Amino acid sequence: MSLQAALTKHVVFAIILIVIFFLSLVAFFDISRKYSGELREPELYHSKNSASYTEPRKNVWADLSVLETRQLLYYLYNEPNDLNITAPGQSNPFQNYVLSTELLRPNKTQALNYIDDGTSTKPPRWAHVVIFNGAGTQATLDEYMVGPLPPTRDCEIRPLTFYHNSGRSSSPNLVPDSTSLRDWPHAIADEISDITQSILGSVINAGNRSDPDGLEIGFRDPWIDENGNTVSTPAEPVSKSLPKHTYTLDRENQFVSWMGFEFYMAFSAVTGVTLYDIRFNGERILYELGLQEALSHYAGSDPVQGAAKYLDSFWGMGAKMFELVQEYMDIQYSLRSRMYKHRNAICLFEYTADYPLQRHTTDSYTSISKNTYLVLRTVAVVGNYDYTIDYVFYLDGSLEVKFRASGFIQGAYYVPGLSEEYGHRVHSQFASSLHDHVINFKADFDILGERNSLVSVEIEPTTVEYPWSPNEKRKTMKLNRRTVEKEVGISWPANSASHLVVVNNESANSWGEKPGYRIMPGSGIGAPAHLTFQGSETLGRAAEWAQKDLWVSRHKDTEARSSTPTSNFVADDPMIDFEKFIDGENVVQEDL
Ligand SMILES: *[C@@H]1O[C@H](CO)[C@@H](O)[C@H](O)[C@H]1NC(C)=O
Ligand SMILES: *[C@@H]1O[C@H](CO)[C@@H](O)[C@H](O)[C@H]1NC(C)=O
Ligand SMILES: *[C@@H]1O[C@H](CO)[C@@H](O)[C@H](O)[C@H]1NC(C)=O
Ligand SMILES: *[C@@H]1O[C@H](CO)[C@@H](O)[C@H](O)[C@H]1NC(C)=O
Ligand SMILES: [Cu+2]
Repeated sequence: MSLQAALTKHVVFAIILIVIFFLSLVAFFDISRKYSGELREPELYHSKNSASYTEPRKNVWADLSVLETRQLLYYLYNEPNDLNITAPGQSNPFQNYVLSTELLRPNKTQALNYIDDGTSTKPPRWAHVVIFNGAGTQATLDEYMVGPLPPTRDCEIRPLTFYHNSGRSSSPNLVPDSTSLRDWPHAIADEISDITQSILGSVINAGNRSDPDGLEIGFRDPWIDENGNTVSTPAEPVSKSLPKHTYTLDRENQFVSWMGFEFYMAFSAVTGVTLYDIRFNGERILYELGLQEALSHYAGSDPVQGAAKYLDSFWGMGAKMFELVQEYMDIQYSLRSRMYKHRNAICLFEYTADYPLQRHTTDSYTSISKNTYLVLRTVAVVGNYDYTIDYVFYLDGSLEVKFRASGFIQGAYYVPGLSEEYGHRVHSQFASSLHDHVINFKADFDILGERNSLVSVEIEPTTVEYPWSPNEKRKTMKLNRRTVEKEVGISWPANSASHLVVVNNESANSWGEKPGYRIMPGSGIGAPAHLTFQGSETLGRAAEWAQKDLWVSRHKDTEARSSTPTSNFVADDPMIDFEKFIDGENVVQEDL
């Protein structure tokens, strides 16, 4: 394994860290031809154009508009309710206020009734409201579903429990007061000023940052000199020879159509962009594809590195999305009763790979298909990391999710003999810290309908006596198709000796083959990792999904998401315990 491959799994190597994860969903539309190794006709890829684009229905997953948010906040602050909230601007950490509001996405059945059946009405709009509860003796974050919107006499405020399998709607808030959290270490610093003076020749002077010899105390993010800051490299301009804007973007509906692909986008301040109703050549292949959670879990010989874990949805993977170089769409969200807008945070562009989609040369002709693909890119800057998330659409119908992390190192004091076990020495007193990044995406497949099965097409070595070789057994390999029967976690098969394919078992074509999509780990620097820790005391049960590479489970409205930011402070007993999703249910011809 190359050093680069080892990087993805364990090792932070230098000051700038780049980790690339790939999860690719590769089209598998004709299994028999795939195995026979035939190439497809290149014309297939050129016959589509953006003119064959279906008029979209309304985007029922679009986040609350500015108007909807205003109406909702007006309702929360002015109509009588039990929330005991203080008006924005007047609140302090010992009162209650509206922390965040966003769309509570409609349940799948309701959404499908609308998008698949032209006659039904739009699903009602509901909001997910988080109340910062500081008035009680224990500070909590309380979650509610509020709707239908816009608020009328029928509008209700209900505790949000339906997708929390803990059954709770409230979680403790361990950091309710950021001012105290800042003052507290300074108070400790004051008490130990004689010690720092004696050892380091200076003191941590919280009140006076102009003292040139003063020590700084801070949390884990690195200090960056504001004048020597790094500038991101602009993306290469798309080649002039490319047809321009072959994709169609319906801004109002956040709907994209490109070369046979169609999808809707939905934004959340917690998880960023999720794609809905992804179709290829008119057929839905995925109902939903989106980030659920990003975990990084550290190891080291000191108490900070040895216990650090970050569940990044808590920091808001969406709210930390900032401007990209090739600008495109803005995002907006509501926090503490204010609307925030980040310009150009979603970028959509076509790009041409430096390799063809296919090529073949014979005596009489050469055929080459240009490999142009569509990228939907966002970047979330969470603490010391910049996470770049790409959804990539290829002309052959495959779809890839790429997750790249770069940023600044979280490291430890270099301790000779100890640091080597957890990383590399990168400076006189500084060593990198071993850690895993595990990222969870949800993909709700609907291959030719909602009833789907996951088939493991296993490639096995075997010995066969053929009629053309009597009395002599020959070594060969064969396919063995096995349907996954129960909800289960799966690790990427060794040597790629098994292909995991989502099919509808009732959709055989005239050859008896079932079209489907293969799920594979992608072609980046090594296969994406799952968590190396087992039974981490810091992480508790907050990210059980990180134990395996891939999970297959039945779709349920009550299991809408695998993680929630409010689990961060109750890791041992999280609001959502993913392991409870995997409870032995049948997954043959079910909505997966
Ligand atoms: C409502 O909040 C205020 C602080 O804003 C607090 O003093 C009061 O006790 C709270 N009332 C109830 C019923 O919790
Ligand atoms: C979605 O379904 C759940 C579970 O059946 C239900 O509790 C919830 O109210 C539904 N959500 C909406 C917005 O209707
Ligand atoms: C802050 O530190 C500077 C430099 O040591 C000193 O001149 C100044 O008096 C200090 N200010 C306060 C308020 O202590
Ligand atoms: C799929 O369908 C075939 C017949 O087409 C049947 O033999 C097989 O048992 C089915 N498998 C599952 C998992 O339903
Ligand atoms: Cu890292």
